[in-house]
Amino acid sequence: MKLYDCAVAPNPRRARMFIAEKGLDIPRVEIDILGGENLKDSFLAINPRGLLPVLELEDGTRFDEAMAICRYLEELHPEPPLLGTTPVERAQIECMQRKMEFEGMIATSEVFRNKLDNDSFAYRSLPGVPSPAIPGLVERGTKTLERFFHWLEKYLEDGNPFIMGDRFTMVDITAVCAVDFAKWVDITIPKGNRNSLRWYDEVSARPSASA
Ligand SMILES: N[C@@H](CCC(=O)N[C@@H](CS)C(=O)NCC(=O)O)C(=O)O
Repeated sequence: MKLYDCAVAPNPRRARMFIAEKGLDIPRVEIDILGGENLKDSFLAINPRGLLPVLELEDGTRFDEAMAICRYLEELHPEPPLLGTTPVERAQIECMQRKMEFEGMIATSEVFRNKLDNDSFAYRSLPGVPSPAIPGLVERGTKTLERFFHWLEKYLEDGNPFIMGDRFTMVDITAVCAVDFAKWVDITIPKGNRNSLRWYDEVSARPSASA
């Protein structure tokens, strides 16, 4: 098994954090997204959509979505559980994971890809497809991120250490990766959101956060 990875990119980081929390050691192949290596034929042969992460099994089977990679690994290595242990928990985690992904990760990606001063991603509005910036997406993404931070604070206001309660889950992984990604576009947890700031410090201190 090997993970096609990119050390600086937020979606590969989700997979890497998950792998670290499971205590697994999966060889990595580093692909330089900022330098455009993911759009060259050699990587398009691995993933024609040019996106990372990709997990490749010994028989050549590949998974090119972070969540699919995590689900597969959770099936193989259920401990510690990061995606829930009962049908109810699994559904609750799925609900919240999607919110963190759509309102945090994807919103930030819209801002990052479409900022006109983003030289490293000029003409890369859409992943893997040469396309000019769409400035309206910066506005939409920024507003969605306001909503993401508002709800993150609400989910944590009961004082629990993690978003789903007292257990660290995939929801925390996606959320912390989104918060760190948003820093790339100079958007941070609002200063008054004390619960989110406390949660952020706690999650960021885990060894997996620097995997
Ligand atoms: N839905 C995919 C998204 C993957 C994705 O957008 N990856 C970004 C890195 S964070 C990428 O490979 N971008 C390459 C590009 O835009 O050229 C997942 O969750 O794994």
